[in-house]
Amino acid sequence: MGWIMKILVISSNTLPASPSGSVYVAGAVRQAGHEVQIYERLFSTDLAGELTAKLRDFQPDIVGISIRLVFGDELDLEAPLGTRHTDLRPRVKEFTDFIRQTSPAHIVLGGPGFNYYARDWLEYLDLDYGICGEGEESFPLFLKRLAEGGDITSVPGCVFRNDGCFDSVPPRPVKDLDKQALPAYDLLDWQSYAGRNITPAVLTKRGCAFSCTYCLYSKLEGKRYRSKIPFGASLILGAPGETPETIAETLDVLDDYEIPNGVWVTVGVYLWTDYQEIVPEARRTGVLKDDNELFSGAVYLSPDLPRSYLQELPEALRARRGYSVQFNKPSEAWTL
Ligand code: B12
Repeated sequence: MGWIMKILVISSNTLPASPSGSVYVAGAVRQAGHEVQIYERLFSTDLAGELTAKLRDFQPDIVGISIRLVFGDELDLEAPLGTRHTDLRPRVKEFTDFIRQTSPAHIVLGGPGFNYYARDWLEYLDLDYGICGEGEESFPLFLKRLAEGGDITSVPGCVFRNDGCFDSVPPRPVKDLDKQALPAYDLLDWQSYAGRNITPAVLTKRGCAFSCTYCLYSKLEGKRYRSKIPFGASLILGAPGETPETIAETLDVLDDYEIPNGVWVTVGVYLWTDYQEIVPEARRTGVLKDDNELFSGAVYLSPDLPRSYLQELPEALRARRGYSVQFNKPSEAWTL
């Protein structure tokens, strides 16, 4: 096995969805210099025949199996409530058994449906190696170690069997998503997907700050947002209820993130029309004295922001890195 390997990534999902995990890891191993192909299980009509041909023609060194789901619900209008619960495990076993019998390739498991049950999967499929968590760095590292005769059992996220015992290494999330390869969607024939109403999916962020009780994403992906696309933040300060304390809280949240395209702050909320719910509030508090002001540019600013605080605010904001500040035309009611 040379340094440049042949990698066959199999998208094992048999329910319709974009094979995102497969194309992301395929892009990563291709960027690392390997030759890569993807086999999409979703469209197979003759699994044994298709796999035999693929393994014979491509002769992969490694087969990476992307497991998206363990079970799912298939549309079946004959079934109660119109869906049928489907155990997808035997479908994965069907082809891992087949590959083992017909190819000397190493099999590596991964994917969102692998993560929670890594050991169960290894046991169920009678396999020895898988990688939990994000695969963009771990999978190429595994290949490098394998080629160099290095230690594949210390690759971040790996789960393995050794002398009948299981062991694992904690996954390491990708830090710099900008350095990662684009998903290798070009390796797939999108006409077949379009025919089943499947569109290619691109992940615009990883991580989630929320703690919903039914969801585990923040635990899988971390609570900090990591985004692929550079972004900026735009703030409007001074809406009803705004105080120096709420502004400090907002700035604290922003301080927690690196915001590549900077922060644009507007102080004061322009009043244009009754479609804005703030307009009646502005009338009630006397900020908007005459509706003709709407036409000439009236601005609302929370009465809970002291004048002395407002006088220093633009300077204080401009002193922050990447901040630009626009102070909207003050109305006469609070001329500074
Ligand atoms: C987006 C999403 C959807 C979208 C899909 C939209 C689309 N256009 O693709 C929608 C809303 C349609 C959906 C539906 C369902 N989903 Co969903 N979905 C997800 C979600 C949030 C992200 C999956 C994704 O695309 N990630 C982006 C790619 C890049 O990441 P990835 O696939 O994880 O791949 C990375 C790693 O896993 C790894 N990797 C992947 N493959 C491989 C292979 C190898 C060899 C290696 C080394 C590494 C590796 O590297 C990749 C890059 O970092 C996951 C949860 C999660 N945060 O992972 C659930 C998840 C996959 N869904 C889940 C479920 C259950 C479902 C449904 C069955 C729900 C339902 N009852 O209808 C349906 C089934 C849909 C289907 N037909 O497959 C479960 C599966 C769990 C399980 N035990 O089976 C998950 C894990 C959520 C959960 N509950 O925890 N889903």
